[in-house]
Amino acid sequence: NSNNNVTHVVNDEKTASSAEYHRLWPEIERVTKEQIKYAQMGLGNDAWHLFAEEGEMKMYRREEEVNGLVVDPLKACHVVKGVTAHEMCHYFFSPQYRYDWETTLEHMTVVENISDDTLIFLQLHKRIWPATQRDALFWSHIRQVPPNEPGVRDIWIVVNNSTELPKHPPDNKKCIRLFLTVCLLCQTIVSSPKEGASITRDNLTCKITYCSVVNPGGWAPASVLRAVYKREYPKFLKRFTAYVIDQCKNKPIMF
Ligand code: 16C
Repeated sequence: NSNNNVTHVVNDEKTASSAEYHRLWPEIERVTKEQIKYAQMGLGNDAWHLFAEEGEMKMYRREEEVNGLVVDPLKACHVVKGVTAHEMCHYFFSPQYRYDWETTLEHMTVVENISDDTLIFLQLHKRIWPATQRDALFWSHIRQVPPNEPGVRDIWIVVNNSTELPKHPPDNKKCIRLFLTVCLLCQTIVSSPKEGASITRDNLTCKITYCSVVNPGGWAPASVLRAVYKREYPKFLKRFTAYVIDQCKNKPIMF
């Protein structure tokens, strides 16, 4: 793709993202807006059930099945100190850190670089016994979102959504393609430093909302699947947030 990493200039103004010239752009725009709304409505009026809690971290799920396959939606909230929304989203989005925190991975490649803020990933995940191994092909998009409440300095989101590419069709024999829609939405809250002092990491709080729907794409035993995600989602959010805090601690703040 000759448009890779090109900053387009239209009417003498830099456009927000060069991804907007890509065939996937209408879908990326639509799904990202939907995910922002979905994450920001909190638990809404739906019947969410708390299944894991540790400190500030709370994880909720709804039991749902589609054609006999478990597709339980998950919503999680967390609050961490000392990092910004942009930092959280940067480490979640960028491929170079993925193996550091993602423990379900066997292999990951970026198969298309749409723009600085939009990539297509192909991931081979670890096998869950006794099910067939899974892979996932998805676009991933990072963006800043205008803050919508007082006290919130800024908001960033990463959205991951399954897609198709003729170059990378599902194998569906040794490996089944799963389908996912995931978002990580983060808000930065900055407390005022003492008079005359400048902002340090002690002034930062990051509020996190993580939403996920994974369709296993083919048969997998419901009880095994529910047992696996009950263990894996809390493990992921604890490990990932601890990783970002550790990566950022001696670096300048990235707003
Ligand atoms: O959002 C997360 N990670 C992102 C970057 O990798 C991205 C990927 C999401 C993939 C989610 C599905 C992965 C499940 C594959 C199998 C799990 C292997 C477990 C290994 C145990 C030895 O958005 C963080 C994702 C955190 C994943 C939690 C696990 C969720 C399991 C859901 C059930 C999957 C059905 C698999 C059918 C066999």
